[in-house]
Amino acid sequence: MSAGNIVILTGAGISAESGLGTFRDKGGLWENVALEEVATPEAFARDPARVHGFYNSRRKGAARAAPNAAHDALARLERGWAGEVLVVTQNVDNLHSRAGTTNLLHMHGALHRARCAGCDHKWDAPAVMAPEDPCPSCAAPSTRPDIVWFGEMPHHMHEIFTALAAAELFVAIGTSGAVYPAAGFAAEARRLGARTLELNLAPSDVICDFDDARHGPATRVVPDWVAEMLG
Ligand code: BV8
Repeated sequence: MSAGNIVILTGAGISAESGLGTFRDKGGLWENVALEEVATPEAFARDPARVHGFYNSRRKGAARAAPNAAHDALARLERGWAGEVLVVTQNVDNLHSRAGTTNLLHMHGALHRARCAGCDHKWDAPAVMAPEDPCPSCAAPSTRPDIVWFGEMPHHMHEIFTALAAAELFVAIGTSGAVYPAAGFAAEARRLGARTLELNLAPSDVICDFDDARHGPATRVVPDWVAEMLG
C-alpha cells in the first residue's frame, strides 16, 4: 500500500508512556474512581465541584506530560504519506496536536477546552474550572469541561463514518475496545472494505475485528510500523 486513506483510532494506551494513566489497566483511572461518579451528566448535575476537581487534576497532569515517540511517529506519517491520514482520538489530552498532528478529531472532547451547557459556547479552558465560573459569552454559571461523558453523543460522528467509508486502512492504537461507538469502528471499516490493523500492548476486546495485529509498547510498535509505511 503506497497511498490510500488511513484512519487511525487512538486510546489511552498511546499516552501511557507519556506518564498519563489508562482507564482499565491495573491501577487505571476507573479502578480509583467510579466513572459513574465523575464521567456522566448525572454525576455533574449531582456534584459539579467533584467533577470539575477530577478534570482539573487530569488537566494538570496532561499539561505536565510530553508527546512520546508514538505521537511523533503519527505526525511523521501524516506529513510523509501520499494519501490522507486522519487521527480520531478517544483521548482528551493534547499530545497528538503537540506532536504536530493536524488532521485530528477529538471524539471524546478535550481537557484544554471548555463548553457552556447553556449556550454551547466553547473556549480554551483555564487550568482550573469551578461550578460558579460564568460563561464568557452568556455569563451564565453553566460552564463544564468540553468532555463527552458516558451517555452523551461523541463529537464528529458524521465525519468519522465518512472517513471510515473512504479508508483503505484502519488502525487502532492503545485502546481496549471497551467503549462504544469507538470500539465498533474496526468492524465498520472492515465491512466497508478497509484492512484493519491493531497496534496495542495486548489483544483488545475486539481483536477479532482486525486482519493483523502487532502487540507491544506503542513507543516501539508505532514508530516501527510508520517506518515500514514510509519505506
Ligand atoms: C453513547 C471521556 C449514545 C471521559 C470517555 C449505558 C448507559 C449509557 C451508555 C452506555 C451504556 N452501556 C453502554 C453504553 C455505551 C457507552 C459504553 O460504551 N460504555 C462501556 C463502558 C460499556 N458509550 C457511551 O456512553 C458513549 N455515548 O453511547 O451515546 C447516544 C446516542 C444518541 C444520543 C445520545 C447518546 C460515550 C462514550 C464516551 C465516554 N467518555 N472519555 C474521560 O476521558 O474522562 S470514554 C473512556 O473510555 C475513556 O475516556 C477512553 O476514551 C475510552 C476508551 O478507553 P481506552 O482509551 O481504550 O483506554 P483503556 O484504559 O480502556 O485501554 C487502554 C489500552 O491501551 C489497553 O488495551 C492497553 O492494553 C493498552 N496499553 C496500555 N499501555 C500501552 C498500551 N498500548 C500500547 N502501548 C502502551 N504502552
